[in-house]
Amino acid sequence: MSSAHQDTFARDHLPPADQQPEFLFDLPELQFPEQLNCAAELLDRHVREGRGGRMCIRAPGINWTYADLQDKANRIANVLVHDMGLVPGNRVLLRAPNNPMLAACWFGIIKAGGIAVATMPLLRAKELKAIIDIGQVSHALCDAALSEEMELAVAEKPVLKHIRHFNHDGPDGLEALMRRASPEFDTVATASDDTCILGFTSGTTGIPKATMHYHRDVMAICLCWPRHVLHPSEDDVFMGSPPLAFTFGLGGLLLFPLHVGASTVLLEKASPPQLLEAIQTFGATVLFTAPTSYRTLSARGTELRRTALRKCVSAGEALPASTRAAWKEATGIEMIDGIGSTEMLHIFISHDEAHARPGATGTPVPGYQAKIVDEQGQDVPPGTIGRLAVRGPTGCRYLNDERQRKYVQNGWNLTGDAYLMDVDGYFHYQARTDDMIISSGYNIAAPDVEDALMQHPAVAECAVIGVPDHERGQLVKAFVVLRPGQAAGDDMKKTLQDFVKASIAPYKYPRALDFVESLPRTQTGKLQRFKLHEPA
Ligand code: 3UK
Repeated sequence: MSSAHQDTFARDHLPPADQQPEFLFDLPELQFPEQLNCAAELLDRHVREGRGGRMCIRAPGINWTYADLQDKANRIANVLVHDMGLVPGNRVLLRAPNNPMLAACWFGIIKAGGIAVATMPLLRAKELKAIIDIGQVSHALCDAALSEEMELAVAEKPVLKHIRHFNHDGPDGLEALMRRASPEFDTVATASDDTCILGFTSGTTGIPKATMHYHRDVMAICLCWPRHVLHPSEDDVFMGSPPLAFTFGLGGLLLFPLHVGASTVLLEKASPPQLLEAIQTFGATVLFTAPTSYRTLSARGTELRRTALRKCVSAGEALPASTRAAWKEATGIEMIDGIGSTEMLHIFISHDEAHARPGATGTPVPGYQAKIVDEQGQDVPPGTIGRLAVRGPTGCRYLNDERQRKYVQNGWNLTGDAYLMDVDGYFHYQARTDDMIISSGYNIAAPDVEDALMQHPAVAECAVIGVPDHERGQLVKAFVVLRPGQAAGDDMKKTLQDFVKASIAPYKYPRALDFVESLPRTQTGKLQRFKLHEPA
């Protein structure tokens, strides 16, 4: 046993071996040693190899080199071990908006052999308590600006014994302890299969699930999608909106830039106008955000064309062909779409700029395999809609959760998405399996209708669901947010219905259509279609 974990909670709660997916390590770069700490690879290596003076993390008013980040992370690791009693394997909750101290804390935990449990900044005490329970979290590092809900949670959860606040100048704050701590720390020699992250699913419904990821999983995602699809260089400047608590953000805004020795800009607030300003100020070259954010930003093409931006990555939700086209038209940049999940840790189907196909997510990322299966788990021929199944170097391991049997079947990960593969091997997203609408015997994918509606210039955003209907089984219903200055009403409704009928198969048009002010979304930007089923 090469595990460095003295606290064996994670290992004790892994899904049984026969419920885990099959893992593939065919690529030569995916041969991992028995001892591996991802922080040694992503951070220490650069300093050791003489790149300590290179720019690493930036934020308004902050510029840290690789050596600066290592200094902070080492001090935090020492505080965790010597002042807070951390032993390898303990879970440490992180709570902060995207900022440099959050990144330093993440590396401090990983270096000390702890397990990072990053949480969404907007979570309230109730949700934090559920996470503390599920992960049996003993330690927490929290941004002072977000202490209120944290304190409420801690007061009711005695298992969480050790908490410190940062971005806070008091004598009891993390920074005060860091000043007294040594800047030297020997990164703990964890096993490549020691858990280092608990990733909570953004879950549109139900009780949250914790996914478990190893040190080798972190390295695997750095070695697959970025190297084979994104092709970043050490001179790139990464930026984006997803929180580091969302693995899309953790990879795109922290792990991937550091892996190649590039720099990253962490923004506490990253709405479209704030992103635009930061792209200009910091000279961002690689952008990670969600389709809706690209859609809004595409109105600022003139300004964007004058920036250094060169690569734009969309994930989290299906990228409508109309949004891809609008972005290309506005900025001249072909977007890179990719589907990932918290369970798989990061993106597993994607494409580079040269292989973009409107309406398709792409092909399996090297290192991964994907296929389409029917309800019984049998492979279906190209062109048939079915369930997406994937496997690769990363995969689903829920912490002590029966839902493991649902996500992993016959060694494959079932993401819950309906897809079809075309004859060229490109995967085309249809809907979440629950969002396929069956109306008068026709299968209708909600995103298909949404994309058609969004082609209309009056439409800012929209969402489509199936509502029960006694004649047709289900009826296609659209919720439309109009652009400023557009008038809602029966005329507009008729216009939009006719517009859809003229652009896709007429049976898909929304027979019901409501105008709304905004659409319900999760903190990761995903549309919550289930909320539209509830009476207003
Ligand atoms: C949906 C997409 C179509 C799909 C994520 C990149 O979104 C991420 O993780 P989550 O666990 O959700 C996973 C589900 O989201 N989805 C994500 N990307 C796409 N659907 N096209 C896409 N490009 O339903 C998937 O099953 O929140 C994304 C990297 C890391 C991630 N965790």
